[in-house]
Amino acid sequence: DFPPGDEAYHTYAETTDALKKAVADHGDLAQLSSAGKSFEGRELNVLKIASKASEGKPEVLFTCNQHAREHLTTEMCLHIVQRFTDGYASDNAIKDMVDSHQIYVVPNMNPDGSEYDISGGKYQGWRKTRKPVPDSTEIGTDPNRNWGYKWGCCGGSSDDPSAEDYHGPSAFSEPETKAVSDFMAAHRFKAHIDFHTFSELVLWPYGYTKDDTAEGMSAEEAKRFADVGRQMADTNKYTPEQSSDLYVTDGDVNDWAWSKSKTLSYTFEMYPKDGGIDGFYPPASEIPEQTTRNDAAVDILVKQAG
Ligand code: 0X9
Ligand code: ZN
Repeated sequence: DFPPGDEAYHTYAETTDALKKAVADHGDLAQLSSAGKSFEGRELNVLKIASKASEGKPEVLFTCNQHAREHLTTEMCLHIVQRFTDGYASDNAIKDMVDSHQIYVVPNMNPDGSEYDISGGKYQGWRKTRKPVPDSTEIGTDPNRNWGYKWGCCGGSSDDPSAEDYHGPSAFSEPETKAVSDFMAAHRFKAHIDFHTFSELVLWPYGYTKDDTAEGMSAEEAKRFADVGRQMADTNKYTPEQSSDLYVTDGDVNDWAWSKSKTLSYTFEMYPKDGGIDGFYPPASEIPEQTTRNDAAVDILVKQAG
């Protein structure tokens, strides 16, 4: 469980309960399914928000908690669920967005890791998955180096199982990235945000190269990523940049989502702006402000889906 004082953060079980409650309260808008199971057998919950009018409309995706210790992101996904379901009846702007899109939310991409991170009632500083690495005594792969586009290509990940950015024995070696990527491939997501912490950044692909344009990314497409990224960053006061300007990564989710499906796919690095390991563990009192802070950016992203 979360340490004393941080009980407002949702454990995996509490997150699942919150999703079930959204369905119970808004059966006409919210639908719970699973993209598959984690290594330890937890369901990778998917909450779909759509009205009767949404049928056939553009699909949008929000994913959270790819990295175990980035618990504020799970709260971000729950906040999105709450806002688009509870807000539907009373807020016309919300109703319009839901009626003209199909919104999907995955609050826990790495539930084994996040449960391990809070095991023993104290924070473990865990980032990766929890699957033992074959032929090694190490546990866990960095899921955000395990996606199947340019996997391990460019020095943006490690082949050392003990490294925090270990890319796994092969692309999609982790059941979590495999399941979520299969789920994504079965849809046509026009736009996507993968929430992380921390540094207050809006990041766009490619991550594997510092070049602005590359195979599958024209100058026009790169400009759209930058334009929309800057628009969103204007609202939450994050810093916008191409992800490789921060540092090069290969095998991250955005590169895969863009190259596979031309999904307008961003990474948000949430609060705080700087810190050490404590930056991953802001007090629960920050949750309302730091999730609401992204409302306008989320709306821009949804509207970009068309
Ligand atoms: O390294 C990551 O996976 C992300 N940062 S985090 O501190 N949450 O681990 C950033 C990934 C964005 N992509 C690139 N920087 N290329
Ligand atoms: Zn992260």
